[in-house]
Amino acid sequence: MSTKPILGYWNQRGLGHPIRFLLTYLGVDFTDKRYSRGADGKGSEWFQGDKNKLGLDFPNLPYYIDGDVKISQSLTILRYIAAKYSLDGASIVEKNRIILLEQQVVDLMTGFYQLALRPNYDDLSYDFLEILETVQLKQLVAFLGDRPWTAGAHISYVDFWLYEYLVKIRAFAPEVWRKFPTLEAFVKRIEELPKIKEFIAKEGPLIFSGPKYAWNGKY
Ligand SMILES: N[C@@H](CCC(=O)N[C@@H](CS)C(=O)NCC(=O)O)C(=O)O
Repeated sequence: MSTKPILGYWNQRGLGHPIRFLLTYLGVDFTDKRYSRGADGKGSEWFQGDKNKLGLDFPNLPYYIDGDVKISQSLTILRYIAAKYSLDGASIVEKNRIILLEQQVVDLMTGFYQLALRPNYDDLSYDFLEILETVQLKQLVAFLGDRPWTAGAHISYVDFWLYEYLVKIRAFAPEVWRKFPTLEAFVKRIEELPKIKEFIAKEGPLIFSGPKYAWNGKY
C-alpha cells in the first residue's frame, strides 16, 4: 500500500494551490488528487464519492492524508506540513510575523471573495480598489520591508499563502498592481524558486476559483 501523502482538492487553484506549492517547494512526494466538478458542475466525484468515506473529522476540500493524520482546513494543513518540515519560522519573532500575516491574508482574501461572488462586482469595485491601493497593498509593502521573505531571512508556509492572494489580486486589478513593484518582486522571487518554476511550467494556467464566483481568472 502506498504511504505517499494525499492532498485532495478541486482542479482549481483556490485553497489548494498554496498547499501544492508548499509541498512542491519541500520536495514532498505526494498524490495531488484533483476532484472533477463533472459535466453538471455538481462535483459528485467528491460529494457523493470520497467526502464521507475518508475518515475526516470535518470532511471538506482541501484535505490532507499523511498516514494516520487526516485533516481538512487549508490553514491547518499548511501549518501541519510547515511544522513537520520546519517551515514555520526560525525564531519567535519569525513565528509571530507568520501567524500575523496568515490572519491578515485571511481577512484580505475574505474581502476579495465577498466582492468576487457578486454578479455586479465590477460596479462595486471602486471602493475596493481604493482601499486596496491606499491601505491594503501599502501595508503589505511596509510589512515586507527589505526582507526577502515575509518572516524575515527564512521562507515559510505563509509566503505561499500570501503569493496566492497576490497573483489573484494582480489578475483582478492590474492597474493598481503596477504601482507595487515590491510585491511584483516578491511574486517573482517565489516563481524563481527552482521547484516552483518547474511546477508552474508543467501545470500551465489554471482557474483561481469555483463556479459560484462571478469573477474568476486563470493564471
Ligand atoms: N475553511 C475551509 C473552507 C473549505 C471550503 O470552502 N472548500 C470548498 C472549496 S474552496 C469546497 O468546495 N469544499 C467541499 C465541501 O464542502 O465538501 C478551508 O480553509 O479549507
